[in-house]
Amino acid sequence: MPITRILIANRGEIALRIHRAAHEMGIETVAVHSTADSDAMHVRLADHAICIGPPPAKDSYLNIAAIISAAEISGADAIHPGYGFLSENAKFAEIVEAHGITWIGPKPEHIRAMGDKVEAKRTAGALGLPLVPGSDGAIRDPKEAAKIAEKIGYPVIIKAASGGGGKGMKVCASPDQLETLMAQAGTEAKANFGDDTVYLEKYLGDPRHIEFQVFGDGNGNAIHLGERDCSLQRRHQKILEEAPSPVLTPEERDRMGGIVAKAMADMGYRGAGTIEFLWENGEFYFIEMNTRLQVEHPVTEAITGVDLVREQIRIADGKPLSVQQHELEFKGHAIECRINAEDPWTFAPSPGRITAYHAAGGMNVRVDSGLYAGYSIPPFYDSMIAKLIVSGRTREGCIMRLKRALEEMVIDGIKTTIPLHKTLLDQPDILNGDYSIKWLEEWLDKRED
Ligand code: MV4
Repeated sequence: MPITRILIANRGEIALRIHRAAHEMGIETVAVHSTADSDAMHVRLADHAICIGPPPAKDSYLNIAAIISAAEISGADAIHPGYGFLSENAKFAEIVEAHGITWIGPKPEHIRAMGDKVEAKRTAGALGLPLVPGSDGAIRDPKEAAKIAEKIGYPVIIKAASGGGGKGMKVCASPDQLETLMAQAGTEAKANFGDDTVYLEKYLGDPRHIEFQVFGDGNGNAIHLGERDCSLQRRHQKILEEAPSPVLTPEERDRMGGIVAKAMADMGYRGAGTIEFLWENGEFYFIEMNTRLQVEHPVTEAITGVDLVREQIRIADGKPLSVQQHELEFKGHAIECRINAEDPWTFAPSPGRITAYHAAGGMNVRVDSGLYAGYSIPPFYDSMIAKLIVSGRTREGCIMRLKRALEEMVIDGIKTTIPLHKTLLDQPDILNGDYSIKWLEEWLDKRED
């Protein structure tokens, strides 16, 4: 039976994004929300709204029983998890499906496999993706680790198998530190994820973060939608993303895109996914796969014209991919600025009441946000309050338009990262596309003194 009513198990701009795609497909929406989000835009726009708990996410947006109950009570026949929260929780996906509700996401076994970084690497290697040289799976024994490190050469990096956001990562420059750092990584991993499994990789000193967007139909057909360059990060939080990457040629894109699409087809992947690579000196090295829609998906939409949320819903509904690889064209350039409710230089959170709001407009300007004048940003959740996505035929034109759009944005009453974005777009390295994953933190450090 086709999907007629989607429960959106998320909040903020992504809940609104999902609502919009659903309504454009003639599908009703059910918003679930905490008591802190009763006035949120997506709650106002949804066809039905159900309060599922108090402000802390663990009692509301992560409360599986409350969300399943809300789906049953509202008659939702599908659940879209957005990003974050329960989006990569294999158990939740299984529970949703066990209740006869359509899960708008990848097969639970694929979510589970990619959630374990060791398993993800093994799977990626078996599918022919290029890996960072390192241990073949988990390492227990420091002697074994020393042998591998000797072979691949120092520096090496020790990572947690259940890691994420850089937690439990240790860079090791020489053999005498290896045992200590391994123990530390294990302890940190245990404390953060309840699992002390670690693995070892060659440490790449100055890479870029380039990720490929993929889609599978779950029946052995898959496409790639090009890459995004997400190298501008601070403490593992992306600040600005662009597509295409300033460093890839169309030939390299087609080659690597072909490899990832074939890998997804071979594994029978279903829905949206992102294959993350580190890129250094012209070489790609797989690091992780995300089995969800990502924050930065609009830059891909801007250069391909494909509505990724619509595509997710279609696939969950058993329909084929709406485009074939040969029909896809990568057109022009797109950049997304993440606008956070934070001090632009200290990054201290700045929740509070929006006294005036005006979204930028004009040609090829998109603002994804649930903000409105009078809205109060609650202090309990992620600080990202808006995404400004701009596109153009050339990267240069796109940057000029982005500067213009940033000038138009008005978000009064709180501090935002808009001034940071304006300053970034005046930096020669950014204008030249000459930046790695280290650039932003080094630049911020330099500005301080
Ligand atoms: C690395 C690396 C260098 N060499 N692996 C950070 C979190 C996790 N997603 C993987 N991460 C890294 N893995 C090797 N072998 C450097 C990082 C890294 C990073 C990666 C992508 C984007 C920003 C980053 C910031 C610091 C470190």
